Amino acid sequence: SDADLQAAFSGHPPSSSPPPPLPYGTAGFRANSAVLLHAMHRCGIFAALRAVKTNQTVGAMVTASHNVEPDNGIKLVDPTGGMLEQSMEPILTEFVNADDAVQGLRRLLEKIEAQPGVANGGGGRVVVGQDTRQSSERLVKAVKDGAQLMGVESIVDLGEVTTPQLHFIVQQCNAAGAEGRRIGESVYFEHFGGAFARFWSLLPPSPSPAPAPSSLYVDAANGVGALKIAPLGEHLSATLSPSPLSLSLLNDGTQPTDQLNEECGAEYVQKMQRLPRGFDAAEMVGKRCCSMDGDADRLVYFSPGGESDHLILCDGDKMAALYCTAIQRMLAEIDLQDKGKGLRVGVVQTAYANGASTAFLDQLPHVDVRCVKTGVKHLHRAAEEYDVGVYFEANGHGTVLVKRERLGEWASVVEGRDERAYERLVAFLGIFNQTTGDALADLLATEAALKYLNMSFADWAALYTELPCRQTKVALPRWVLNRLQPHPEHEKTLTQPTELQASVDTAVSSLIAQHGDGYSARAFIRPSGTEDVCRLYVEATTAEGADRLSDELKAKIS
Ligand code: 16G
Ligand code: ZN
Repeated sequence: SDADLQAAFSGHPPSSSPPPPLPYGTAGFRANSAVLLHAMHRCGIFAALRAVKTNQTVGAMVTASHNVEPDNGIKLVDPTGGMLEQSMEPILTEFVNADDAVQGLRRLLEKIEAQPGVANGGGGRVVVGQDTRQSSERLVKAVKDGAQLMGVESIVDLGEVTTPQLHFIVQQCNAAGAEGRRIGESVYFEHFGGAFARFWSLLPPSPSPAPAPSSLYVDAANGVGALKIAPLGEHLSATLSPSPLSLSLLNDGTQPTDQLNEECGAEYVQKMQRLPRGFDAAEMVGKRCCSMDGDADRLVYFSPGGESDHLILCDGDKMAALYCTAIQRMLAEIDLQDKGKGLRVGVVQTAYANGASTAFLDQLPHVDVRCVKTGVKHLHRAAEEYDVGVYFEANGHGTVLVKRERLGEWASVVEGRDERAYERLVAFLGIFNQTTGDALADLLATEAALKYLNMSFADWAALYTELPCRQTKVALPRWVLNRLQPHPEHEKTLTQPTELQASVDTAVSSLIAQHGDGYSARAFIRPSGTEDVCRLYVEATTAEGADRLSDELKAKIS
C-alpha cells in the first residue's frame, strides 16, 4: 500500500530537502556518502524491478573507485554483465531524484512496463557488492532494503568484491547452464586463474631447474583489490604448483595510516607520475610494480627509476601495445601466411592516447586502430565490432574482447595449423574479462604476455617512447562548457565554436612551422563530463614545444 511504501521511503530519507540533484554519469551515481542513502534505496528498488522484469540476475556495486574515502557511489550491472543500458539511465535518474518517492515509483513502474522486449518474469535476482569504504556497509543495507520491497526472488550479498568481479559474476549467473551453480567469487578465481594456468602450461617448457618465480610488487591503493591478491596467489599455486608468480602486496589498507587512494593507486601513479607511498625508490629500482585503483578495474605498471620519486610508467596505452604485440605474434605462429589477416583485429583508443602509441599500433600488420569518445562504454562498444578487439584508456582501464566462434572459424580453415599455438592463443584471450576492464585479469594477462614475448619490463617500456604531453584543466561555468561541441566520433577537434578550433589549429601549425620537417604537434580541447572544467591536451615532439603550446592555448581558453 501507499502507506507502507511511504514508510519504507521515510526510512531512507534524502539528506536534506531538497537534496542535491544526482546525475547518473559514466561512473553511475557518485557523491559524498552522506547524501547517498535515499539514492541507494531507490537503486535497490530499480535493480529489483529490472531483475523481476527480465527474470535474470542484475548487479549493484557500491563504490566510488579512485575517489577519496568520504565519497561513495553506485553502479548498476545489467543482465549481460555490462553497464546499465543507456536508455535506462534517464528513467533511473528521474526516479532517484523524484521529490515524491511514491509518485516517482509509480511513474517508474509505468515506464518499465512499457519497455519493449521484457517478459513478466516474476523471478530475478539482485547481486550486491561493495568496496572497502567505511560508508559502504550502511549503503549496501539500503540497496538491499530497496530490493526487498519489490519481491525479487533472491538477493545475494557478495560483501567486499572488486567491480569487475561483480560484473563477471552477474554475467556468469545469466549464462546458459548456470542454474544451481554456487554464486560467489570462487567462480571468478577458477575462471581467470584457470585461463592463466592453461596458457602457462602451453608455453615451451622452462629449462630445469625451474627459474625462480617472477616477482611483482602490487600497490592495491588500500582498496578492495588488496583482499583478492592472496586468494589469486593461492589459486595459482594450487593449479601450477609452484606458482610462477610471486605477488608482493603493498598498500593493503591494514596499517592505521593507510587511506584509500591516498598517494597511491593507479589514478595517482598515472596522473602524478610519482611512486606510490611505500615504494622505496632506491631499494626497488628496476623492479616490476603495478598499481590498481580503489575498486580494481584499472591497472598501470611502473618501475622505480632510482632517484627520488622518478618512475618509468607503462600506462593503458602501453598495455594495449603489449597485448597487440603478443596477439600478433600468436596469430603469426598459427598461420605464417595469414598472420591474422582473415580476422578482424582492432584496437580502440581515445584522443588522450599518446601519439607515439598510436604510431606504434598503426605499424602492426592487420591491426585496425580506432579513436572514439572518452568513456569506457564508447571504447567497449567499438571493440565489440571486431573479432578480437583490444581497448584501453591511458588511465589503465581496458580489456580485450573476443568472438570465440569467429576465432574458431578462422583457425579451422588454416591448413596445417599449429594446434598448440592455437590453444595458446585461445587460453591467452581467455584471461581477459569480457564485461569490463579488470586489474586482476589484466595483471595476469600482462605477466603472461611478457613471459610469452620473453620481454623484461624495460623491453616493454621501450616498445615506443612517449611524445611529451601536457594535460591542463580550466574551470568554466556549465553554460560556457555546453557551448563547446567536441567532434561526436573522436573528440580530436571542436565542431563548435569554430573560432576557438581555428585558433587551436593556428597555434599548432605555427609551432610545427617554427621547427620544420619531422616535427609533430597536436592539441585538443574538450569539456569534461565529470567536472565543471574544460580539459586541454597538448603533445609535441619536444617538451619545450608542448609547454609553449599548452601555455598559449590555456591563455586563449581562460
Ligand atoms: C569517467 C569514465 C572514464 C573517463 C573519465 C573522463 C567510465 C566508467 N569512466 O570516469 O572512462 O576517462 O570519465 O572524465 O566510463 P572527464 O570527462 O572528466 O575527462
Ligand atoms: Zn575504478
